[in-house]
Amino acid sequence: MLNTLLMLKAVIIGAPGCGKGTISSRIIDHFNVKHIATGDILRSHIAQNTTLGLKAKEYMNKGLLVPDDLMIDLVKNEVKDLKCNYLLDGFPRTYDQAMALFKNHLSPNCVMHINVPKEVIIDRLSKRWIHPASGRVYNLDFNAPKKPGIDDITGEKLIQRDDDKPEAIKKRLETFDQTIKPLLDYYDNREVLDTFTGNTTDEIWPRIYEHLNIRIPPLKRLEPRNT
Ligand code: G5P
Ligand code: MG
Repeated sequence: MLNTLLMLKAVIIGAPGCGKGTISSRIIDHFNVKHIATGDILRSHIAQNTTLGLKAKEYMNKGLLVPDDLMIDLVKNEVKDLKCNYLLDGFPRTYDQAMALFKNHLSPNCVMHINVPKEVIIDRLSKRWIHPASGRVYNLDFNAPKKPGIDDITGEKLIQRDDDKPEAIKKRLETFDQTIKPLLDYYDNREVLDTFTGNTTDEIWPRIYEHLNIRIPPLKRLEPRNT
């Protein structure tokens, strides 16, 4: 039986469109965990035309990874002083990023790898709409907004991401395939990796809930039909 963790330092990892953002929203709804999504942070820098945003945009729109040094500085600043449970979504993405966490005594104690078939992912991304200010994610088939093109909570407009164009999706998936193996091997050797395979978030989510439920106290119980 696993001991309850004093502090959860979790990572959610997986191909573009596998559902990291969607599952993260359910996690923060059910557990007291701070969600730090590097893609959302970068998109907010782009929207505000910061120096980092201008640099990151060149890479992101082409489906390429933003250079490690920029990402490592960004994440170190976000997590180094945190005293609460947190969930990194989209970091680390390379072995060097994982090493940077290690060197800064920030290695995760729970790595959740979401594994969804590629053909399922490509279909999803073309139908994704997001609310940029909150990072809320919708999909025309799976979780459509109540009013088309409008965020359910704020009533603000939804947008499509620039990197959800077919060429960028292809490149992002290729980049993922080229970088993921050493990262998974590394966390597997450290015995913190668990892989969750499935075609849908609804199928994967109860397993993630149970995985976290034995590590930290939940805010609410899992409702089987309405999560
Ligand atoms: P991001 O923002 O981290 P990606 O490419 O890793 O982007 P993405 O696209 O955000 O990942 P996701 O979060 O895994 O995907 O998936 P999601 O948004 O929850 O779900 C995708 C769609 O499927 C949504 O429309 C959702 O509603 C729908 N969906 C979910 N579940 C289901 C289901 O069961 N059924 C159906 N039908 N639909 C479903 O990073 C973006 C870029 O930032 C840079 C890189 O350039 C990267 O490409 N970046 C970094 N660069 C270097 N290092 C880092 N650490 C970086 N982090 C970000
Ligand atoms: Mg995401």
